[in-house]
Amino acid sequence: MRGGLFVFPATIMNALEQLVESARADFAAAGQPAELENAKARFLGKTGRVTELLKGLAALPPDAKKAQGAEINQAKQRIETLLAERRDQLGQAELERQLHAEALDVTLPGRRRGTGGLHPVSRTMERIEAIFGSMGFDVADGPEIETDWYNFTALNSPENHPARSMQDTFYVDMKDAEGRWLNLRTHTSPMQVRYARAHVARHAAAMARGEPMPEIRVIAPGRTYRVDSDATHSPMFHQCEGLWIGENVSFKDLKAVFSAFCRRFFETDELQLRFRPSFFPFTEPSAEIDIAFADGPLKGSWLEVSGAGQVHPNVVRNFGLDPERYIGFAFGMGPDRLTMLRYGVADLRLFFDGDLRFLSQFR
Ligand code: 2NL
Repeated sequence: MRGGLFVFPATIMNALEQLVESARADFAAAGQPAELENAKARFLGKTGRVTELLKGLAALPPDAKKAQGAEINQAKQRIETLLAERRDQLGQAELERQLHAEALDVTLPGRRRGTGGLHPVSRTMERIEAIFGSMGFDVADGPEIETDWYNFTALNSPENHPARSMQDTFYVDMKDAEGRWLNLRTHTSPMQVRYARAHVARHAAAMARGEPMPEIRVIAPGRTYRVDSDATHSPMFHQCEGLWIGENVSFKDLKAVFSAFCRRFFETDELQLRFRPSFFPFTEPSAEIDIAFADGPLKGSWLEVSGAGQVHPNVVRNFGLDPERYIGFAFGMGPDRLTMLRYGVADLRLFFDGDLRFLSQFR
């Protein structure tokens, strides 16, 4: 062409140059792939400007057709190259955008799975169960809604005892088979009565053959309820009772078992135990058990940790046993109070508010 026989008119060269430049500008202006495809159609489509130029060749004489055709095709190729470059650019930009949108900041601190923990009172319960478990005590668990017989009558509580009043006990709006209101258990003793009676029933056949009953050794930990609420009383509180019945179980066994428990629970041998005379309907004689530490912040003062006593003959009879043959002791303690003592917590209500700032300290 250039340098060929046919000399191309400068105006046409200029027009092709402008066409390529106008394609470059249109492609650059297209910010989206769809816009770019529209721009492509304006130049290279069926009725696009390049296509129209090529169609126009038909009217030219052969030499001019050849020369102009080559020039137009060259321009067309340049436009196609510009199109491909712009496509690449837009594709790259789209990739960058996606990578940015899905970016992970690997330097951010991780989101840890929060670790839970046992409630301090649950920790105390588990310690109590483990210690008594190691001394051969079974752990019994049962209903928190009780019948009048299991909660009061079986435990030798007189009909007119204040504990039976609406002021002291939560009643449930439902009656048992005897027509007596059900109540929320005021202690876990009813569970021990249930356990003892089941134990007696299980060994009834052997006992009828004259074999001695295997000893009853059980603790009953759990939730209990009384109408009472202040800094040292909660309407729901915990109790753990213990019961040991056999043919020759005495107060000295109670003293041995309970002092072994206290030494292990409070993790010290420097501990004194004191039994103070007391009264409970279900034991006779009865005592309060106090302890005193020889060291630490509570050093020297007597702290009441449990009530206890020799199981009353009427209660032994309600187990289904002959009180002339079977005898033993029972005790009842408050795990909430033991937890306060062990961790130095001053207000019982902190245990039941569910405030994680308090509870997470025990994790
Ligand atoms: C207290 C007093 C006590 C018992 C609970 C008991 C259970 C049965 C038979 C006889 Cl099945 N007694 N339990 C005995 C004496 C005291 O608890 O003030 N606890 C916090």
